[in-house]
Amino acid sequence: MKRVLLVDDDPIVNCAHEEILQQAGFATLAVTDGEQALSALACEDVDVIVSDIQMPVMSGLSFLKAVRSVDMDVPVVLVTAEPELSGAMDAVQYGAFRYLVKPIKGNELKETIEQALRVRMLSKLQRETLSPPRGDEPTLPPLSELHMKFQAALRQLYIAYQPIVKYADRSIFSYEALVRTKEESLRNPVLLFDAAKKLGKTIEIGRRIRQLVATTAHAHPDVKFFVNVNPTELEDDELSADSGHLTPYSDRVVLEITERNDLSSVSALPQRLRMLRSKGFGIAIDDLGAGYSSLSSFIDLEPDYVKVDMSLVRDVHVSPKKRALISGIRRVCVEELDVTVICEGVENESERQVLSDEGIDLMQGYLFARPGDPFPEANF
Ligand code: G
Ligand code: MN
Repeated sequence: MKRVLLVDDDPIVNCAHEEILQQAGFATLAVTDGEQALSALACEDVDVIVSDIQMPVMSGLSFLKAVRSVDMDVPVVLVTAEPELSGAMDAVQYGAFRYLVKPIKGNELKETIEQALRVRMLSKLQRETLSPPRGDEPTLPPLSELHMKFQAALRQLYIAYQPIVKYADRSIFSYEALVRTKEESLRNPVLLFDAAKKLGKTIEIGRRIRQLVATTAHAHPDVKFFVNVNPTELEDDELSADSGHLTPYSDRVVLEITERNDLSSVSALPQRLRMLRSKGFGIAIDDLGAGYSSLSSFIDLEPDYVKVDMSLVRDVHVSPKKRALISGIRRVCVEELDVTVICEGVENESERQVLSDEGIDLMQGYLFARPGDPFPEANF
């Protein structure tokens, strides 16, 4: 039986939630403050935590941080009586699975917990399936040359486009814009962005990329684009400004935000995404399942798409665990959250076949086309 830990300073609320959950077949454990909850966690197995945000002894957010320092996976559902409270907005940044507004309907609580359990199972499967990142990244040019090399890279910046295909009807759904430079020492985009960060030029390079994509979007009014944005670039108001490079094309631009980096450093992330959405942009979570990133934090970002990282796609035809993981991601995303799934990095027909069998139709990868400039055709 799955165990839910309930944390609320109001015993009446705890009682009501216990009743709902026990009827739904869960075991429950109720405490009235964060400190008691932490002691309980130290000696009991708990599958999901439901915690109030406003509590006198220890706030829900401090409690959530403390939980995360001992357990990266256990899903925490935060509950608030005040939906506008900015703390609630920050909940997702500390890795809350979801936050719910009081009073919570019985079904809502039950379904949220069932969903949290499924995502928890996926996170566990992910940990067991993927080997840890290797850390053999290429290195930056020496600092003395970095500025010059970076300026050269900026001058020689261009965009390569890779099709995202809709396999069922053998059509091109969209193109992902991938930044490239002809400057040899910074050809690797990861290095290029590391250099930008070191030199304080992240905002500048982001704008330059969007300017290049905007020129192409202007020339090709029928094409949809997926554009990568670094989490730090989300803090650039140019992105959503009416005068922003991509704003005129927002209804056919999806912004990809990578799950690979730590999204908790971006201030007011949910509000920023909401703003971008209100301007017409689509939102995609990129690299889902890469490395050890958490599978549960993306849900409150309410993306339109998730892009499953190629580390899960690679050899999916011979790895039952990867297949189960992709299948689970698809179920949660498509059936429960109305989020469209795209699989990246499809390299061969065997991988493609398994993904099709799993009901995934949007794919991207060398099997169909390498990134190119101008738009490459796709091979089917
Ligand atoms: O992080 P993001 O998904 O935006 O990065 C995509 C990167 O993966 C690009 O640099 C692109 O060139 C590369 N890529 C695209 N398709 C494939 C593929 O099928 N296999 C491999 N190994 N890399 C790919
Ligand atoms: Mn991407």
